[in-house]
Amino acid sequence: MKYGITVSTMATEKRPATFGDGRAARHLPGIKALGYHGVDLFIKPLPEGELARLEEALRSSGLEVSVIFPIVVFESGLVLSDPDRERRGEAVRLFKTQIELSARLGAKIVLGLDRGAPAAGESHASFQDRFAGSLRELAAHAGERGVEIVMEPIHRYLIDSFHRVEQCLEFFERPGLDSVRLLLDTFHMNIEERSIEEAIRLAEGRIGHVHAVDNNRGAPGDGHLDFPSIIAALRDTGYDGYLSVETQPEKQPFDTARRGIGVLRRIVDSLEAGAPGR
Ligand code: LER
Ligand code: MN
Repeated sequence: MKYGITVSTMATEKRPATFGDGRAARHLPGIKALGYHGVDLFIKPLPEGELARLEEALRSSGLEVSVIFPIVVFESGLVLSDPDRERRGEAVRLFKTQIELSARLGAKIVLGLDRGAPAAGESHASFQDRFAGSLRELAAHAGERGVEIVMEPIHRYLIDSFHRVEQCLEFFERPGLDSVRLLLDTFHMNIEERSIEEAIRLAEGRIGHVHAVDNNRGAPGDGHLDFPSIIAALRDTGYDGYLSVETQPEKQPFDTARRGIGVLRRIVDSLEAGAPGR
């Protein structure tokens, strides 16, 4: 497994960036020193000079960008399922620019709130028809550039679409969506899934990224989720990608980062050694 943590390139209080003060580059060496392999990056379009400086900071830290969150789409008031054809097209166009950015940074790209949800009184089926049209176009665009789209089931209090793994897998059966994978976030799964481990098993072969977050949106170990059991289930599926810590912005982010990787590593190491990670 690899370890990641969320970092924002702009100051934020409401997005789940553990490092939320916007000074991403300055934190990278310390994150690397804790043993992390990569950062999940909240990023907006940046002027070329700033982007080049960020790339240089990443290169010299030795950290990968595991995923980017293309927040410009949702923050522009656009969603990929907008009933208005022009606005939907604009959302797709903007998302494609962020696929280019993902390709440049060697990262996967997260599909979250920017999918949208059914309009008032609309059925999920017709919402999904529109969304599938957009996503098919994005999946082709991403595929040509070697970028993977990872779609995140998100809990019901944030969005009225795709809360559970099963719903995503059923949707992915539509034509042109076979390259889209899942971003499993244990915080959302704890609210929505009957069993986190069963949902992980259901997702076998389709897991592209994991947010390892406790039930209170703290680092693993800060709440009461059973991470030894969750990580054992992930390993059983053959998943060996990122476990990324994604908390609310923290006042002492390095303390959170140290606790998070400490807990994850202890579990992974003991599973690898064949012992239960408690
Ligand atoms: C949203 O709640 C979330 O978990 C993040 O990964 C952003 O999509
Ligand atoms: Mn998440």
